[in-house]
Amino acid sequence: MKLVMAIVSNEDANKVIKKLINSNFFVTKLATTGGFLMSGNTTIIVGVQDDLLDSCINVISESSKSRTKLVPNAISSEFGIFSSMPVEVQVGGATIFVMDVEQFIKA
Ligand code: 2BA
Repeated sequence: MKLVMAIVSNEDANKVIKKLINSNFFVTKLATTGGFLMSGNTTIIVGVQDDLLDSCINVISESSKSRTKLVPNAISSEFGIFSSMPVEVQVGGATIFVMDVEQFIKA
């Protein structure tokens, strides 16, 4: 058995979890914070049988694909704050850790 820990953006979290549940995986959702940006993200943990590991990783990566998004941009100068062209930022993507599980007990 493996333990999959996937860190995804809050924006993608519900979609990833829905897809995992529909594929019969057992899921736990943790509210986490990225150490670099200090903004919220979601860590999803899934205990999976070895033969289902690839399928689990596929579901996560398919529903959290990295993409770009246009966000409003504001410039401040001595004349005040005004908006300019929106800027393109990267969102989404998943950071996935896979660990061996020594024991799995439901007591
Ligand atoms: P990502 O590499 O896609 O990482 C997204 C989030 O995944 C991270 O949020 C962190 O919560 C988690 N994560 C990634 N790699 C990890 C690891 N090896 N161990 C534990 N957790 C991990 P943030 O820390 O807020 O980072 C957001 C984004 O900022 C990162 O996106 C990366 O593009 C950049 N970044 C992070 N640390 C950096 C650093 N030391 N120098 C330069 N850029 C950094």
